[in-house]
Amino acid sequence: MRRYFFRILRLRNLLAITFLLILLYIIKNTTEVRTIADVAKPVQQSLRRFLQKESDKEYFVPTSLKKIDWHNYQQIEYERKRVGIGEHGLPAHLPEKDSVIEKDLYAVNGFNGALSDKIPLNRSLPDIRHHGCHKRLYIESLPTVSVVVPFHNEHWSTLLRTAYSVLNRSPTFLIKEVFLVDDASTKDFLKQKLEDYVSQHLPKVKIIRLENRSGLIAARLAGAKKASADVLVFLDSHTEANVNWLPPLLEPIALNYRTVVCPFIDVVAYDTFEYRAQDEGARGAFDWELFYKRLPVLPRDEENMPEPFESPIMAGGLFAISRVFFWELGGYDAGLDIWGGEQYELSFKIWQCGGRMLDAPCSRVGHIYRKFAPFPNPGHGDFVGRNYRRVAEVWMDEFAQFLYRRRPHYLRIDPGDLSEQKALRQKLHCKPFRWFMTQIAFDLTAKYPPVEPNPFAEGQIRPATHLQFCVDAHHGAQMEPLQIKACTRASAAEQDFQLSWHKDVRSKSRNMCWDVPDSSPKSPILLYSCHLGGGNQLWRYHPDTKRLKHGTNDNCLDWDPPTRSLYIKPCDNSETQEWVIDSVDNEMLDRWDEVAKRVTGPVEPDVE
Ligand SMILES: [Mn+2]
Repeated sequence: MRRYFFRILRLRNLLAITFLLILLYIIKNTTEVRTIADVAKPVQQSLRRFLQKESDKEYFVPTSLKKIDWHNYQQIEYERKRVGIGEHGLPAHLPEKDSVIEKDLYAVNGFNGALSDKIPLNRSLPDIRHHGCHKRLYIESLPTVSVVVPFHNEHWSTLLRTAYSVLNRSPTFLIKEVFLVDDASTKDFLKQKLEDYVSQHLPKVKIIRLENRSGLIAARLAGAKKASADVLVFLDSHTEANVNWLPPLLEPIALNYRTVVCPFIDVVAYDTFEYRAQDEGARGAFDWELFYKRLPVLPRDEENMPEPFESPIMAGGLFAISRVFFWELGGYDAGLDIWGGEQYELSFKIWQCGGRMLDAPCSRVGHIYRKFAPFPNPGHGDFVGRNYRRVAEVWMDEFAQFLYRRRPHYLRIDPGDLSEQKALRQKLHCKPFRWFMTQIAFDLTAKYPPVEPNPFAEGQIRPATHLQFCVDAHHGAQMEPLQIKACTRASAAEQDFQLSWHKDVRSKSRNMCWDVPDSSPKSPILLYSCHLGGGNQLWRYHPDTKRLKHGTNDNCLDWDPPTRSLYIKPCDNSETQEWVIDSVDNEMLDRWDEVAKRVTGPVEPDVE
């Protein structure tokens, strides 16, 4: 009896296996499946997912490293043929009759909302990517994406254009969901009307509502918590994703889940909605008041364009990060209020705690930089200062003092409880801030020194043969020439200068520098805003010969006593090229070559 039962069981197994084989055979022959691997891949993938969850490593791992062309040529062709207002990102204007509503919506948004309403939500954009991007391939196995778009009182058409651009210019199967996170907006059309529109036209878009105004950081966190895809892509609520923007963001994350990738941010003009580049790339940084700054792309990265390159600090609003890595890093510090400092917190964490950050030149997203901020400040007191204090205390170690030296009142702000953040730093064995400054942001201090070096020389500048005369900027405007005048301390004159550590000669009272646009003999010295770029504003003083040398050519400051005109001339032995500066710092001059030197690599060995 029992034996009989087992026999049936065995027979049933045999039947089942045979049935399965026949089924696979049918699938292989009737569908478009080319190899048995195509059937096996999804099975493999889900099996791997299952195993990864078991070992608590649920980050995305690509199943194939084969590179393919991800361009959607059908969409590109469709966009190429479009005509109309604002199409191809060309500048647009409203007719005179709309000027009243234009003014109204300008005031409400800080950009031309009325014009935006006239431009199609799915308008075409110009492909302004580096030429190398057109033929770039990316691996065929890419992670899925949850897009998170926080908004507060965003204008209707700019908000929806953000969603449309994402959905139209991304491979459909990679976008799992788009969260619009409403930070307690008060505009009527953002309530039921938005709800209805989205459920009718944009099934992948979901709206998350925050009950009280909570700020950008809390809104991003709320979206991230609901997200279920492999990768989180954070976008601003008035952006437009450009052609093939997604694969360049995702590939580096697929290959290493601790990589965070930022797109190039293009400019959508607040007045005409023209789409244009802001530049062809830079690396993110900060000064010691924590203003966001940018450093030039390194020579080696310039050579490798359009290969993604490392950037110390993200701009903040637009980036892609593995969902698993985001939460490994604790998301954003939930103690950060409203906005401010969050891009530093996350950037420091990423670098110091085992990750890296890249800018992807082939991924471009347009952003409307408002003309002015139209919303009242929701915070109470100096919430930005409090945020900065939190970030500095937890992540910046001994470098925090350089911030406090410039903003002493931060030391009197209570940063709140930091124990959770400090515990996270310990748990993840994050590297010291000094490591970040010397290995990643190694060129930051050369441009933004923690302590400003003294000027090389300062005071009045006189011809050595006529000490009663002084160089005078006479409060002149941009492009006006410098003159030689009788020395005076009267305020009508402007004779106090600095040969600053930037190696330019500037007025002591304003940001105006000695500039020589034309280096031919007898060219005048003009006033121009200091650009810190050397070149035509580069000056060096030689106390031994009393010469003020300009630029890298062998030109010297010179003058003509009868006419008192001031100019540059090739350096020679004439006495008219001798100058006396009130106060010269010889120690600084001895260090000339070390000061403001361009740094293009790590500055000292890793101290760890
Ligand atoms: Mn914005």
